[in-house]
Amino acid sequence: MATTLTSSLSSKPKTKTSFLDHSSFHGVPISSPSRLLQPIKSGTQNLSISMSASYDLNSFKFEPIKESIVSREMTRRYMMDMITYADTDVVIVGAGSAGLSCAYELSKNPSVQVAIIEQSVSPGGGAWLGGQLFSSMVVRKPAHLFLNELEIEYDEQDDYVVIKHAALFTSTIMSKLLARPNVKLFNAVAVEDLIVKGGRVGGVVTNWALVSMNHDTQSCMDPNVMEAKVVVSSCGHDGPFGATGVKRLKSIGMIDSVPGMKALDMNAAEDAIVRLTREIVPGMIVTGMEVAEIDGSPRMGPTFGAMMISGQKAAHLALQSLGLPNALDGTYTGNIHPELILAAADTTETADA
Ligand code: 48N
Repeated sequence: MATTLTSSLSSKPKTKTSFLDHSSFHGVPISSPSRLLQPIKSGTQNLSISMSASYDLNSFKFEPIKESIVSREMTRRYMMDMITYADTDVVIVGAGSAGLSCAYELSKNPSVQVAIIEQSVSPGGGAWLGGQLFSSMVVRKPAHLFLNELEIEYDEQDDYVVIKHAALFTSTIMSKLLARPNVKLFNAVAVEDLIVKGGRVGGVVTNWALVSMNHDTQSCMDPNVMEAKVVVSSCGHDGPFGATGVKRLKSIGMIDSVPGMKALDMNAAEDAIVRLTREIVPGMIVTGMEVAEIDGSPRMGPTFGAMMISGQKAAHLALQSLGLPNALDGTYTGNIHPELILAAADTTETADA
């Protein structure tokens, strides 16, 4: 039987097939996607594109607009967002897979206001592709339960699933969390520094990312600020701003060292990242690959389940810090996976445990 390509939310493949049953490595060609197994019978199927909207493409005309209205609409909204989020509940620094998973989990509680600060114009970090710029994204079970919740289709194998394109995960989770009224993404904005008062991180110092990257070309392009009850740092380990959250904690003496991630070991790495996701200084939680940077745990390469579950765990640590129901102390009544509660319960702080 061809490998079930997609696993819908409720049904599970009747018989689990392992990749090796269809692998070309055993002389059997990898089964082509089942949807291509039934050749499209030309001429017998209605292949016309149905137009949902009621307009005529042959005589399309836009309503008139004054250019200044476009400017006022964008300016008014952005300024209102800056005013609204100048003092917020949670600031998430970095919109990679961990930061997005954290934001998605937090967005479920409408009373929590979340600002995501992303230095790139395009959020998503390393989650637009799998490994070596290949498309597919491998997610080890049981993190596929998170994909079920996001209603993302995947090719199911015994111990892992494969999303046909990493961008399907990133675009889906982003579309869902950005639609929520309590979340605001500030992309093309960099966190240049932290607000620290009385030994507690109380927010972030921001600037347009292009300004942050050009401080040496001008003097005194001073930043802006955003206060927060909790800061979640998900700055990853590479790129122009990699691991900037933990590196700043070290340079201001709030932590002693940033040893950097160790060599690759998928099985050790992903469990360690989830286990070690935690509040590392009062007011600041670290999630995703930044955890490997501060703990010296191994890297996992092109598997992404730990980023998702670490992000979810960071969200519940933030809820706990805000005194709200969360999955870590059993006060949460939403749909969280038991594995997360178990992983969170074990916060052994040694990377090699
Ligand atoms: O995707 P990343 O880099 O980070 P994570 O932790 O969300 O996911 C990491 C993951 O993609 C891997 O690296 C995989 C699993 N491979 C591991 C391995 O072994 O190699 O996202 C971090 C985001 C990026 O979009 C950055 O642009 C952004 O954070 N960022 C910042 N944005 C604003 N201000 C900053 N100071 C800043 N620093 C990073």
